[in-house]
Amino acid sequence: MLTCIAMLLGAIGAHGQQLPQFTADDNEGWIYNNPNVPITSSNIAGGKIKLYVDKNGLVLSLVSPAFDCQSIDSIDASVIWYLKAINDSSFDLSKTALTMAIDDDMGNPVDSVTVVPTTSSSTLTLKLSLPVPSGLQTARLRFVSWKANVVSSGAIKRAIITAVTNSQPPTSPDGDADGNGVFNISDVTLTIQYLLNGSADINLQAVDMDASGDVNISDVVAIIQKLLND
Ligand SMILES: [Ca+2]
Ligand SMILES: [Ca+2]
Repeated sequence: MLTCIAMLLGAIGAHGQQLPQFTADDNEGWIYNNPNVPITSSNIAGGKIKLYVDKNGLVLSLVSPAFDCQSIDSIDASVIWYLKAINDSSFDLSKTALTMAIDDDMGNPVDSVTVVPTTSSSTLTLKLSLPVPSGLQTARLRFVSWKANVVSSGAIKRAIITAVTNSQPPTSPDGDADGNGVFNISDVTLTIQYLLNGSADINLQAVDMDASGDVNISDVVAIIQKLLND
């Protein structure tokens, strides 16, 4: 029962989880990947934080504070991206991209998604989404703005980051052991067989009548009672 309550509280917590947000005014905990370049008012001038990959391959990317991602299934980000060089003759839209990466708390890359804009505009709002691998406890997000031309690049004005949890309700324990949509004596028989030799192929969630997380004799008693009462 305590486990059940703890799981329930965990699920509720996940829905309300706040992830790091980035704006020019509120960027606490965000850092550049290069520790020698601090995020100061000078490089977020005009409400934009400068990011670049220069012609020598030097990358200046933006890294979020670490956050707990255990109960998150995926992360959605809506990023307002400013492309400085849009009117430059050397600007090449096809060589322009924004990457959102998820790193573990040691800074090792885990996964990433890259979006190449299809419309030419100096200010673009891009939607990026990444799954969170199960088992990953703590994560950081990293944004990389790939070269808009050979010398300049983009800037991020704002990143709105949302945690997505698959809030599908668990199967209610309706006793339908074989999952055929009908509860009858076959489901009781199957459950007893499962308990006796573990061999029956049953929907365990459906017959865990007391939602204890396992199927035992009290569930069989409950399922028999359900059959008698239905
Ligand atoms: Ca059934
Ligand atoms: Ca049970």
